[in-house]
Amino acid sequence: MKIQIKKNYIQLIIFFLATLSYTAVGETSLKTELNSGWRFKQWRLNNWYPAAVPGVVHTDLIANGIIEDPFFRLNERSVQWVDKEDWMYETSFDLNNEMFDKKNIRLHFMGLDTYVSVYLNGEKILEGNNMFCEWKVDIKGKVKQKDNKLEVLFRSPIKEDIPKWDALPYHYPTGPDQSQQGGIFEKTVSPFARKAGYHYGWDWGPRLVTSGIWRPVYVEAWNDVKLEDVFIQQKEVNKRKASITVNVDVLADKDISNAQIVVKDKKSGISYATFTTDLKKGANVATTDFVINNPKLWWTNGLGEAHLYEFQTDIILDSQVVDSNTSKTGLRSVKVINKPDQYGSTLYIELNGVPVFMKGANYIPCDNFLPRVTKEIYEKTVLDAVNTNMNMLRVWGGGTYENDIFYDLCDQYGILVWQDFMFACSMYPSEGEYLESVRQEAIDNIKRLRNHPSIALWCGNNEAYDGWFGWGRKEDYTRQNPEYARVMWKQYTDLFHKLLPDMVEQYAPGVFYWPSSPYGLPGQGCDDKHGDRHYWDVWHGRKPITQYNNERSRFFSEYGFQSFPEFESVKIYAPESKDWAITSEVMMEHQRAGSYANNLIEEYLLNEYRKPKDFESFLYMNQVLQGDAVKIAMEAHRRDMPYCMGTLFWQHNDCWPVASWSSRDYYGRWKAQHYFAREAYKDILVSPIEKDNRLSVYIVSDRLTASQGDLTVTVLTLDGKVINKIQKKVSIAANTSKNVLSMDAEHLIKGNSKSEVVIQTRLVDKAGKIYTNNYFLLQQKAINYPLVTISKQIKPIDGGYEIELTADKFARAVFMSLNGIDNFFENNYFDILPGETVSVKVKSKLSGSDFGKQLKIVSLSDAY
Ligand code: BMA
Repeated sequence: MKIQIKKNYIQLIIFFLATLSYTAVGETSLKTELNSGWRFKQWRLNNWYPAAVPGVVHTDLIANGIIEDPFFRLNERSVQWVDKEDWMYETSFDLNNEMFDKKNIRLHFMGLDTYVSVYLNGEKILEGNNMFCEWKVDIKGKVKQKDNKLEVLFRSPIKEDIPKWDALPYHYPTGPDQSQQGGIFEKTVSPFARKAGYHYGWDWGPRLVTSGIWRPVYVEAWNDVKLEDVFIQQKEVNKRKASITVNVDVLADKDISNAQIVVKDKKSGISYATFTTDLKKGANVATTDFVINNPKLWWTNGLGEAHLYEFQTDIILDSQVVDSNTSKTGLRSVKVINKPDQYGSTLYIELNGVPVFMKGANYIPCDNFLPRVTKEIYEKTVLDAVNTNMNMLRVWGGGTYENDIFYDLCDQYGILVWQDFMFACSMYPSEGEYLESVRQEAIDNIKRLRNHPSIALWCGNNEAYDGWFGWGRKEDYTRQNPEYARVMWKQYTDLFHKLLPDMVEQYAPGVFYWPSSPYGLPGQGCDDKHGDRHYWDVWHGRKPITQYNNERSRFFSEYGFQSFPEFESVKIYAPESKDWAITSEVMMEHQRAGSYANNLIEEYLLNEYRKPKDFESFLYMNQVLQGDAVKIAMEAHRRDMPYCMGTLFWQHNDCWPVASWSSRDYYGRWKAQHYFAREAYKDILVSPIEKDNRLSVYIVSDRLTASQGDLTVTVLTLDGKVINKIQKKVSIAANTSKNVLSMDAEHLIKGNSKSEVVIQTRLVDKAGKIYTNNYFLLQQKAINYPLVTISKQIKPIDGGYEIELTADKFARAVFMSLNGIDNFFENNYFDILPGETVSVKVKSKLSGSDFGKQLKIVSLSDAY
């Protein structure tokens, strides 16, 4: 039972400079991680092997040489037995005197994947059934000072859930659950487990159903009181003041009067609030309010500093600090505006009172084996968003609520997070025990993440709503039996329209909840006038890529186009030349959307481009195709501002090496699309577009102040003759999109053939910042790209080389590569105008002569 301690119990002191009347050397609670001495075995066998905790069974099997890397060639197929087995993990541990003597000792499991029984010294202490929950178990009285045996037994999630599947007269529709690959035929059991959906396979992911202690395990010990959680609730924030309520969760062993709580700035020690409170035995919530005047606001990438405050909360008994908590957060107001307007209903982000266009991508887990995602990988993944001028990532519902570090990085760099709850593309058996388990999962994760300024909203699920109303599932199940449809829809509403919004309201009051992505109006499929939209008619719907120019939405939360990784990446998982065809067994295994997707790539490539001359050229041209396609979409969405207020392409990353919609491959290599996104997402976009023989130039600005610039539109032949040049002073309106120039296209190219010209738009702002964009009046296959000679000069610089490139004729999508992937090209897949010099820095450890020998440079006309 939690006791709300009202304000009248507290003495509130605002901006009180702490005189530190207490000593800072108290009996703070103790914490130690159980990460050593672990071993594991197949439950029914007797061979024990060393194990890593945190970890999962697959990575332990790899480390012990029992299975081979499932990401290599066809190996994934031969590890499908792993998820049909039960696995036992165990370790032993001692406690030091100090810990052992504490009045309270508990085990804290940050994450157990998934069906698990935990035994301490032979006694069962926990039954777990949800990978996304934390588990805290009191072990005082059970734990010994020496030689404690901790055993963690994972039951096969497949064996556990098949009986549930068998028992039902109907079967839940799922996402791409690859049960066939797993050898369990049509038994798509994924909806039954509270476990990352993509483990069961996805249309970009292998089927690798893990088990294991996937997050850290701690022993925690304390006397009398423990600070369980501090919630820095931002009631109202603007540039004049931040009104904050701090909710402090305190566990107490007994009734304690006059516990003192101090909330202060960690660095300066300046106190925001000091109050005393009476604690009752058990769980307490102590609450106080304070105001920070003229706060330094937190802004997203591109709009200002993502300033963070560090709040320290101390609990003091008898003048001694007995426990302490530090919470970093940014002060900002984030509102999601979903209001009817003349067109339908909006969906946009208002940050600190300003509508902000969201530029970003959808994020999936960085690996199938989550514990092996290092801090460095998280950092690179988030920085690759930051450096591409993104301000939002959507944590998609088929993966996991990410580790703290992911959100810390988003906080630090000004990336807002659209946070899905972990449900994607299925209907779920959400009643009874299942629903209760989700309740706990929601509480644990909302509480864990609620101090992060990056969290902009919580969203119920990915595509389950659209699946029901938009993909015909409602009709399907009604046809099977109206009762099935009734049950499924009731379970759906109980979960996504009752439980989850209630949990958000209770544990993160005021934070916006969106029932599903996409979602528009209640009771019907999604459209282009209300809410968000997943637009897949280009790609899944086979429409031409220029169709992106005609589609509208208030917020595009998904759209995308597939490509293979670059050749150097492919060679890591498919090193043998016999694999080098997109239809080879190995390449197909690493194409989880099947031959349908390969056919689509080929179809689009042949419709839009010319036939690549070999495998390597195919991979390169596929990346250019993907980059061009998504560039068209990103620009169209930004031009449609403010009707449209967000564009998140599918998808930012991969969880293994694969052909997918990602803009960066599993190894973190930028595909052409990622480089193109950096251009399309700049603070100012100059975007030409031809319609009905009129070429219009739009300037889209995310800047919050208006200014001016010089726009030049140059028409060149591909061998470099300037045919026409138009110059104009233009106003750059603040935070919107504007058509600044419109002209007859035929007239503009002065009778030259459209196949022979490129139009370059170039904007120079007052500070001299340059924004360019090249445009063609025909499809790429109709452009007569000449063979180009590209000359290079290489000079060593710190950490690598700088290459200066010039071309005798127009060079489209110039791609440079070296052997292997241990290098980074600061720019790639760019165009070179005849006579222009482009310089590119490359991070590389190669010697000068190796670098010179290995450097390969191609442009589009070399590829067919
Ligand atoms: C989207 C996603 C994923 C999927 C992608 C590509 O709608 O939500 O389910 O991977 O499409 O098909």
